[in-house]
Amino acid sequence: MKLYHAAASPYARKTRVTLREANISELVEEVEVAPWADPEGYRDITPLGKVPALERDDGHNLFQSSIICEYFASLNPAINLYPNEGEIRWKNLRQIGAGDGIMDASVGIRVENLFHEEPTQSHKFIQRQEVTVTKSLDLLESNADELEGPVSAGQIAVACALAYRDFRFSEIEWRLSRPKLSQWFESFYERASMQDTIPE
Ligand SMILES: N[C@@H](CCC(=O)N[C@@H](CS)C(=O)NCC(=O)O)C(=O)O
Repeated sequence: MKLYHAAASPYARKTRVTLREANISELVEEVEVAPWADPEGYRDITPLGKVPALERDDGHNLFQSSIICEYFASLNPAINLYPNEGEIRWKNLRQIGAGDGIMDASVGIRVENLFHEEPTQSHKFIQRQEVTVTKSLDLLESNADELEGPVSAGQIAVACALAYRDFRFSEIEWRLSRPKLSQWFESFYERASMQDTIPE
């Protein structure tokens, strides 16, 4: 199988961290692509033209990071990245929702900054995404104790979203008013899966 990724993409990083945490790296070749350059043939691998995309040996490729993460987890069920018991299941999925939501809002701002210059840049759109990020970070801080415990898909999504904030928006300090989330992140960031996927 081939996992197409870009080092800077938080969605792609989520799949690469999941690959390592599921301990199945030997099954997958990681291939770097630049999606915005529209590499020839890439739309045959994924109709979305985005990273990440997983090219499977049977031709039934997968796209959308959350689906690829779930697929990787399914290849090694002994590592329970998607806990299924009672409320823990929903806590995990809520963390994925918050992490993905922070990525969507942050990447949306980045795209707006890259593709639109003044005066066509939509300040209203950017402000709205910033509220999404702030509110999601506040929710994670309030529920920071739920991030403790064995490694999960929810933790991975949150960690990759926070790392993307640091990577692209380091001027916006998120830690000061969120000490518990910050402490949890410092510890999770030490994991080999995170260290191994730091963008240049
Ligand atoms: N919902 C998608 C989002 C993926 C995404 O937006 N990736 C960006 C890079 S961070 C991309 O490839 N953009 C190229 C494009 O939008 O055409 C996922 O979870 O995989």
